[in-house]
Parts: sequence; C-alpha cells; structure tokens
Amino acid sequence: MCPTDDLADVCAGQLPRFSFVAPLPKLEQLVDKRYRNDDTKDLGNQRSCHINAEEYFSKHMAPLPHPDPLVPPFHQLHLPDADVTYLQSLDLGASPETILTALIGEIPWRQESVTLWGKTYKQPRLIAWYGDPGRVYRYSGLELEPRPWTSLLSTIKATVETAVGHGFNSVLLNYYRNQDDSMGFHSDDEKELGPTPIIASLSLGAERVFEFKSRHQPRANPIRLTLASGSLLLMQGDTQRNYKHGLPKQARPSGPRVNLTFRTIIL
Ligand SMILES: O=C(O)CCC(=O)C(=O)O
Ligand SMILES: [Mn+2]
Repeated sequence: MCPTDDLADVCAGQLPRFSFVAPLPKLEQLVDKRYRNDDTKDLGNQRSCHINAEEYFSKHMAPLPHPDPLVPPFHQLHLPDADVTYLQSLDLGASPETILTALIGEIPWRQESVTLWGKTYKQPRLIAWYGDPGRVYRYSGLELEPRPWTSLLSTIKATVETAVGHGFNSVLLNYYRNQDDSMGFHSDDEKELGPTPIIASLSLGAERVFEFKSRHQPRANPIRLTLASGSLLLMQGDTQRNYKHGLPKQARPSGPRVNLTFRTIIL
C-alpha cells in the first residue's frame, strides 16, 4: 500500500523534491524513514518533510503502461476512490513559457460573473471556452458558447490526446493573472460531462498549488499538489464524484499562469 493513502497533504511537482505535510502522530506510520532527509521541520501540530521524489515515485507510484514508448509515463496519485495521474512535463514542441505568452496574447479573455447561492460576483480569474460546434458548457449560471479552435489550441489538443489516449471536444482556459486570482473548490460534475468525466488539465506558467478535498469528509485536510509549468494532470473515473478541487489564492507573489482543462461535452 502506498503511504500517501492517508496523507493529509501532498505537495508534488518540484522534482526532484517531493514534500508533504501530515498530522504529526501519523507521520511515523506514513513515511518510510529511508525517504526522509534532514530538513524535516515542525509546523505547529503538523510536520513537513521532504523526500526524494524520483525514488518515491519509482517505488510507490507505478508508471502506467503507455502504447507509445516515446511518451513519458504518468504517475498515479494514490487518492482513494479517485483516478488521478500526473505527468511532470508534456512535450509540447515549444517551451511552456512560449505557449503561455502566445495564449495570453491571442485569446480574447473575459472576466465572467457567476451566481452562487443567489449571489452574483465576478470570477477571480479570466476564462475562455473553445470547442466543437454546439458544445455549450453551463455552470454556476454561466452559459459558454464555444469559440472555434485556433490552430495553436488544435495543436495542443492533439498533443494532449496522444499523451492520454483519449479524444476531447472542448477546452476551458483559465488565466490566473497573479497570486490573487484563484478558483474555489468545485467538482467538474455537470451532467454534460457524463457520469465519469475524463479531464486533462495542462498547466503553463507560474507554479501554483492545486488542492483536492474529499466530498465525504469535508473536514479532512486537503491534499495539495504543486503543478509544474508544462505538466498534465489527468482526472478520471470517480474523481469528480468523490473529490472537489480548487486553486487557492496565495500570499507569495506569483506570475501569470494559464491552465487548459480539456473535456468531452456529451450532447
Ligand atoms: O487551474 C487549475 O489548475 C484548475 C482548473 C479547473 O479546475 C477547472 O477549470 O475546472
Ligand atoms: Mn475543475
């Protein structure tokens, strides 16, 4: 069994360092001492420690077999009752920063207003929705008509589809301008995504912390991942049914980040 099954807080994406925080009494059970190093430190009643990610992944997170041996393997995150895999660096044919700059320049970004619990407020980020004709996405009172694929987005989509072995018909782009932009906890569980959506989430630009929280144990500590620029996070199976996810604001200054979540809208 992988010790992350019970981890209160996992923070990956900083290869070769992999860090996590767990409640102090559990730490000893969860972490094989061989993966610890000396910079373990106390954080109140929590303790943070760093372990060697390459070694950890190779022992506890089996790479998934992929039909194309040239495509680097994904690592499975051990979230119980979910299916989440992470690829540290997807080869996009250009640097993530080059693509980030191109997308920031070419996308007609919009700040939308959403209505939640009867209150309307502006989303703390900019968004854009692209897809095949008719693939409308509705959430939180918003109705997004798809823009036609640009050549850059079609190219990225094809690369993502090859990496995950699944086709998509739409993408939601999120532009986090700085550390104050965020996305609240939610599940991508709208009915037009089907009962077990496959969502491939590509991150470009500043590293930001991404959090998972169990829908059944809302008081449990969130599980945290740092998403690297150029990384691909794949959520499928029962992930949306059993977990919420979000991207909190952060205190530390952050540069721009664009995230593309490729989806399949079922008509
Ligand atoms: O920016 C991210 O990494 C999260 C995006 C997301 O959850 C969404 O678009 O539904
Ligand atoms: Mn989401």
